[in-house]
Amino acid sequence: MKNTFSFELQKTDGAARTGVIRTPRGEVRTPAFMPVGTAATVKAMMPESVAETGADILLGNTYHLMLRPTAERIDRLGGLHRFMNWDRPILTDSGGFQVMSLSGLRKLTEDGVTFKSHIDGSKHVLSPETSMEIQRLLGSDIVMCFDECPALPADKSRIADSMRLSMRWADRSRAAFGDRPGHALFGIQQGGLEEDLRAESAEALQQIGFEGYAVGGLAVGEGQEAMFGCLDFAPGQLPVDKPRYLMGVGKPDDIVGAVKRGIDMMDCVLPSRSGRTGQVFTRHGVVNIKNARHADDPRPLDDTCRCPACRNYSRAYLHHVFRSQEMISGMLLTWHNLTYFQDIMQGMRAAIAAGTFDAWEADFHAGRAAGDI
Ligand code: PRF
Ligand code: ZN
Repeated sequence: MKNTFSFELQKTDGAARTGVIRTPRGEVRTPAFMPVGTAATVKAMMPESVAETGADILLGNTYHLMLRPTAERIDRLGGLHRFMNWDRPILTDSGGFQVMSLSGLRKLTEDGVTFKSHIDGSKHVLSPETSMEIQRLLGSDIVMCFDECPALPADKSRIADSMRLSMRWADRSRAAFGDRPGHALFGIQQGGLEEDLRAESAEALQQIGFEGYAVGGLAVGEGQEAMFGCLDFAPGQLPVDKPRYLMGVGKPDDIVGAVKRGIDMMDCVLPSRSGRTGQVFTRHGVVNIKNARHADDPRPLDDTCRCPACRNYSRAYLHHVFRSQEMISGMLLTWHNLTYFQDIMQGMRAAIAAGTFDAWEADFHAGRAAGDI
């Protein structure tokens, strides 16, 4: 394959889009859901199995990997793809968002953020320049700009100041990233729920120029209605011919609503994390496998699902291994959840290509309302 990164928009249906991102490590069909492989593993899954669910790309985290095992060590061992045995594309988040949610004491300045590790309390610095260097050492295919994401609700002036800082950091990220054929740098739009701040941010990012654009700063406690309200204008402020990535979203209905509004890529820990806490997403809604009503149930979780948890095991078995805290519980439920999320994406891609997104969406919501799970 050529040593280039590109995006081809193939079809639109209303604001929804389908296309393909091409990278030297393979293609990403959009809309795409990226399973989260924070610490160089999608927890409870072998990489071969993650690929079997239908994932074209994974997300990795600068913050976790710089602390342990360190980016330098991963580089010496041949890069993140080789280290974790995933040869398809990897997108890495830039670290600032994780510093704010996970680290101990931290100090934010114009230069960047100084923080203490949540693992051993050691002191570290992240800035646009160090984040770009770490993501280069990891060998990430899609690198994210270093940004700041304010918690909502916040004063408009605080959101504006934070967004403008993120735009200065986007400029420094672009300069530090340099010229790396085959690798992409994505800008991150901020600006809270404010249309004018989002527009200012989108304009600043396009002046710099990126291979893709993320909508950051959402799914931080504002609720679905407010998030959709923002997605009614935010994606439209970004270039039509570049991928648009909504960071950290979400539940199945959040994902469908985001794609409907023009989003091409998403990531979330929900399917993998819930797989380990017994929360199962199905066509008919959420099942909690812990519930005693499953103890004698010989039926599969979802008789229409192609995953091994549904093909080979009963709800009674899945209930038993969950209650017994057997490791296979997290493995099977994660496999199911990731399969379901990828099947939603495949369904949306096919529907957009066929011009039937609205009917697909109506079916999706009807299935969840049908009950009997
Ligand atoms: N910025 C970055 N990573 C993120 C976010 C953001 O705003 C979010 C917001 N939902 C999740 N992950 N860099
Ligand atoms: Zn299944």
